[in-house]
Parts: sequence; C-alpha cells; structure tokens
Amino acid sequence: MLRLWGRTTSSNVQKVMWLCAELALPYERIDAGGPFGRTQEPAYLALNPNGLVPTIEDDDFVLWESNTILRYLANRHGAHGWYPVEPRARAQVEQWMDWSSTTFGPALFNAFWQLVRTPPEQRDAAVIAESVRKTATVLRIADAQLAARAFLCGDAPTLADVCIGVNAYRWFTLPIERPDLPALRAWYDRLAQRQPYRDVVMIPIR
Ligand SMILES: N[C@@H](CCC(=O)N[C@@H](CS)C(=O)NCC(=O)O)C(=O)O
Repeated sequence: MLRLWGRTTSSNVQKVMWLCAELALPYERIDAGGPFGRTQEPAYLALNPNGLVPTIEDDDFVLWESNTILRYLANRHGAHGWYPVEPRARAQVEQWMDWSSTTFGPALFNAFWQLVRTPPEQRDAAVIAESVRKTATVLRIADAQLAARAFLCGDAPTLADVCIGVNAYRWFTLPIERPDLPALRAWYDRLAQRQPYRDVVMIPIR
C-alpha cells in the first residue's frame, strides 16, 4: 500500500492527501514533521535527504517534492482529468502548479508564518503587511484566470487547483484584509463543495 510521511497540517502534505481522497487511493499515513519530529532521523533522511515532508513510498519506490508526487500519482493511476495528457493542456496545468510554488506560496508565506506560527509579541507588522499586499497583488492574476472558467484550467479541477487550493484556504481564513476577488471567491466556494477538500484542507490552521 502507498505510504505517506507527513503531518496533516502541512500544506504540501495536504496536496497529496487531497488528491488521494479525490482518486479514492488507499494509503497509510505516518505523522512526521513539525511537532512529530522524525524528519531529521537517519531512517527518514535516507528516504528524503531534505528532511522535509511529504515523502511517499509506493512499494519500493520513494519520492519527495509534493508537486512531483501529485504528477506521479495522477500518471500512475491514469487520472488524466487531473493531469491531462495532451501537451498544451498539460503545460497549462504545470504552469499554474509552478506559479503556486514560485509566486503565490512565497507571497503568502510570511503572513502565514507570522500570524500562525510566531508568538504575538515576536510578530513583525511590516513583514505581515508586505506579505498581505503582495499576496493580494498576485491573486488578481488567478482571479482574472478564473473569471472565464470554473477551475483554473477549465470546467473540471486539475492538479493546478490542488496546488493553489491548499494555500487559498489559508488566505481566506487568516485574519487579514482581503480585496474583493469575486471569481477567486466563487472558485473557492466550488472547492469547498468537495468533500475531500473539506476533510483534508479545511481544518484548523496550525
Ligand atoms: N518543495 C517541497 C517543500 C516541502 C516543505 O517545505 N515541507 C514543509 C511542510 S509544508 C516541512 O517539511 N517543514 C518542516 C516540518 O514540517 O518539520 C515540497 O513541495 O514537497
């Protein structure tokens, strides 16, 4: 059976859990990272030398990097709706996956880290404000994309929605000011209708 290493509060672990739930893939999950530790132990580092989560073991095949894990699982299980085969459709999904990792995620990171994982007395208001401002700016790009389609790459969700969806929950949930982005909001409400998203992603942020 597929084995997943990683704590449920990690957005990168959530991507894998969410896709597994959508594809009804059974898996065994082992808590690792954050308060659970384990990731700096030699046995874990032998699987993932980065000492980060998630990592999967599919029989004797070991893989890390959450976006790569998503692509692998979609390929392995023929989930072509989530990860299209046609080159241009596939490239668009990958474009938004990369955008999530290089643009949206980094913009939101400081606001999340400061407001969720930093004691109030140690928070830096300027750092939070800059992260909030930057995130609002980049999310206008996703809002424009979603104005013409139900999901980022068309009428049905893909791996692009998985990558962006995990951090979208955080953005909509953090105690920050948000501009009105109606298409993004409608898309988020669409995600929230999916049981796997509710079960895996819409949990208390820690
Ligand atoms: N690029 C990696 C990043 C992995 C990563 O940064 N994971 C975080 C959790 S989201 C982590 O392991 N943090 C340390 C910990 O949880 O102990 C991926 O997408 O898998």
